[in-house]
Amino acid sequence: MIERRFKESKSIYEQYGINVENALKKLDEFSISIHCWQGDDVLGFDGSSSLSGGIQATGNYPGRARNAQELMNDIDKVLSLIPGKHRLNLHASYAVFDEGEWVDRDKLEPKHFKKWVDFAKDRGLGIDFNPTLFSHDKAIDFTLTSEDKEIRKFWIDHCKACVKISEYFAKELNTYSLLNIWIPDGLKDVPASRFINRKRFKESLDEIIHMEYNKDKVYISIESKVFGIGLESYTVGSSEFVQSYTAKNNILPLLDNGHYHPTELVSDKISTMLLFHEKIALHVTRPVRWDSDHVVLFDDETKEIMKEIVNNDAMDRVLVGLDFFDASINRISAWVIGIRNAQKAMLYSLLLPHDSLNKLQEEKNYTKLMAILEEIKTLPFYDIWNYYLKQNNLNIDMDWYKDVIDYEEKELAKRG
Ligand code: RNT
Ligand code: ZN
Repeated sequence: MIERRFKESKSIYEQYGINVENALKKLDEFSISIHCWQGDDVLGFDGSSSLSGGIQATGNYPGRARNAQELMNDIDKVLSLIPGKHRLNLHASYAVFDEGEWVDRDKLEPKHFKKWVDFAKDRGLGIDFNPTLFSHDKAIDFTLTSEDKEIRKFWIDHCKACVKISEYFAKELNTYSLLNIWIPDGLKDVPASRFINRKRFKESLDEIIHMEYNKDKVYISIESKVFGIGLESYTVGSSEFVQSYTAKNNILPLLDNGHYHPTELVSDKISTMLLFHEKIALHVTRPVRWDSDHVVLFDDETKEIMKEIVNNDAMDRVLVGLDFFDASINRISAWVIGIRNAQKAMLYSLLLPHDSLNKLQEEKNYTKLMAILEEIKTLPFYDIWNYYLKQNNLNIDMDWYKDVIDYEEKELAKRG
């Protein structure tokens, strides 16, 4: 049935000059960096009991992963329900310590992530990494931009330790490791000086990126942000700061589509950034009125982001990670829906006849351009997606959901 429908649908797409087989091949090479923090509401395992830094996971759906083993089990469940080959995105706060052991974040070492490396090796995943500059008693307000030299040094040392850990991931897993730095530093109300902290941010970053590290294997990115909860008036790591700093220092900008003014779109930024950077990184998320990190949907902006990646011929230059944390619904379901939607949006984009659409634009034939784009919206996408699932030995329709609910009843329900 799936095959017959695929064949028929493929010939419909072909009428628009779309090569479906080619699209599926490319989709299979599209790897997404799966954020570990959806599974435990961004708490981590290094002792923090609440989330700080102006970000929030809301809801108290049962089943939160309480330790590394539970989180790994949950990620395994997720991996079993999504097609394709992906990467894992860890935060430093997910270090796994031996019984009775604990070190502060400035003293983290590769060995504290060995369990994750073993996990990733067995499953053929690469690992991306993030220093955790929040949910910590030295991150009450400012971190890398603090006026307190000791605090600044603590976080610089933390970031340097993380670069070393990223190198370890890259070496062990035989693929690059993206190391993304995001700081929550900012102010609730109108600053006196916007300059002092930004200058310190520049100096702290200089210290970090000028350390000795393997630039072919570890890609450092900086993530900008326009505001956070309690940081409404000023963030140190603004978009202009990150754009300028990363361009000048030949590192990657990371664009999170929840981190801009509401009418600004990341889809419109990608082509520009690609003109000035060999590679860029994304956090694909869904802001609802604020940087709320809702589960990614198969919506217009997600499709438009993927469309830009394909239209710019940049599938190997844009490193796509996800960043959402919804604690109000089953967390495995949140992951599966968000990941699949990013993939569906990519498939949708791969199923556009980019060359002929570009040509219509150049010929100023905007009438036909709109006509085709609108026709394509109702082509039998379902059949192509299902065929891809089948190629990956997955069932179609709501089958994945039954599996998630079964896991909820058998596993998640046991968690307090
Ligand atoms: C916060 C940033 C950042 C975090 C994660 C947990 O607004 O988006 O990427 O969400 O590092
Ligand atoms: Zn983010």
